[in-house]
Amino acid sequence: MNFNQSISAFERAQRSIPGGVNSPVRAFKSVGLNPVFVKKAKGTTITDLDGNQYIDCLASWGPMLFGHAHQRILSAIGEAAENGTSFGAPSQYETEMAERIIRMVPSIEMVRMVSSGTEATMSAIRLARGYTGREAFVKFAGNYHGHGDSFLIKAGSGAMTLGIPNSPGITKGTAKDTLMAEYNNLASVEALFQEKGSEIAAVILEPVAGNMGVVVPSKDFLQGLRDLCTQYGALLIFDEVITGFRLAKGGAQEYFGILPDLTTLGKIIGGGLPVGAYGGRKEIMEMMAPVGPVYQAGTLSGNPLAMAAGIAMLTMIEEQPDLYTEMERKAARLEDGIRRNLATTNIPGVINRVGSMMTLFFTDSPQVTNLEEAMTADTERYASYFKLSLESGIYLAPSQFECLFVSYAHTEEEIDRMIASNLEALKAIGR
Ligand code: KE4
Repeated sequence: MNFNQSISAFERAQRSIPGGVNSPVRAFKSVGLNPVFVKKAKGTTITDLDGNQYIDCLASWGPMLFGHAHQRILSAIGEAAENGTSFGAPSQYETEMAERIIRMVPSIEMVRMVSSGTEATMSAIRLARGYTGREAFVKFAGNYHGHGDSFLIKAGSGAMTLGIPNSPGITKGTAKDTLMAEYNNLASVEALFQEKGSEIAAVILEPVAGNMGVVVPSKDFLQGLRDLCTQYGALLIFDEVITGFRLAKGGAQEYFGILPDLTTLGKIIGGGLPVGAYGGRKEIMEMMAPVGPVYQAGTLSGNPLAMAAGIAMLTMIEEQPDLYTEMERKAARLEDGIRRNLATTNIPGVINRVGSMMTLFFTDSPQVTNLEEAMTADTERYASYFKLSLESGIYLAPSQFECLFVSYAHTEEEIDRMIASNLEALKAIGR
């Protein structure tokens, strides 16, 4: 493969954009490569500036449940754009979107739209503090909730990938209110509640972690958190920016049957346009201005184009009866193929998967159930694996600590191509 156009585009971009990217994890730094610059994407195919084509397993970090540039999404955006691109005034697009989210997500009775997952999680924590009158909150090492100040403590995703989980610029005053627990370790949360229970406004987590690679909650973990939050009067917040509408129509809370007090959403609900949302019980949400005293705002919140794309996406989800069974079937086929390949090549690895999100960890550890175990992964080996996969036309996450996403649009033939590519890459790195 020739990457000359991407290389020169990257050189040019670095002169005007920090690191040449508008989001650090896109820079391919942790896999030691120049990033490919995308020219276009359609369905499950990405085409870069040099004309190289890839089967996309990243789905723009999650939104592309039905593949890129789906005609229903494009038409919705085009029609909405004919009537204007932003009003700064209420429109019925927003109400339609809110009603769909409320209909589909079990715990949401009222919802506020914002423009990113970060805005959603920042607002949810502020709301939990306003509602409870408490200041501290609990997050889990390795979970990533966007780049809000209070979250960049032992954060996952790009912060972890680039080895800066505690970013400069976060004040001690902010950090003191972020209490850290260990994923899948209920005792670590109980200890915090026993010590500071009256100060804890919320517990926020990824109900299936995606940002330290996929880490699955143990059987009693989510229920245990639900019970602790109820017992101590703290709010349980499910950050479903990745899992929302991916694991089930009602996200992880439907998949596991656990109701949080607040839910944050993003990615899929925008159909690829900038959208986030947070929602929950009416009595909590009505703390938000202009009804209540907790302030949050946004010029482009509920933007008509983003709402039109999101409405089209949620409509497609509701209309597709085999959406989740088909994604489960295809993802299971991929997982089985990779497991066979690991055995054939005798390469140690752990695969964590829930539905259509999975991660292959290159580790000798028998399991990956928390950040400490995720960190045993051989990131050098992942970098080699990523490069070999890219050169064979498979576009994976450029980090060991992210997800591979199967979409409804992936065909059997593409799943088999991924399995074949995986085998060749494992054989090559195994040597
Ligand atoms: P955004 O602000 O990037 O829209 O959403 C932040 C966020 C919140 N919560 C979860 C569970 C998330 O996964 C994210 C963002 N995810 C990362 C990758 N896993 C986005 C990729 C990037 O940072 O460029």
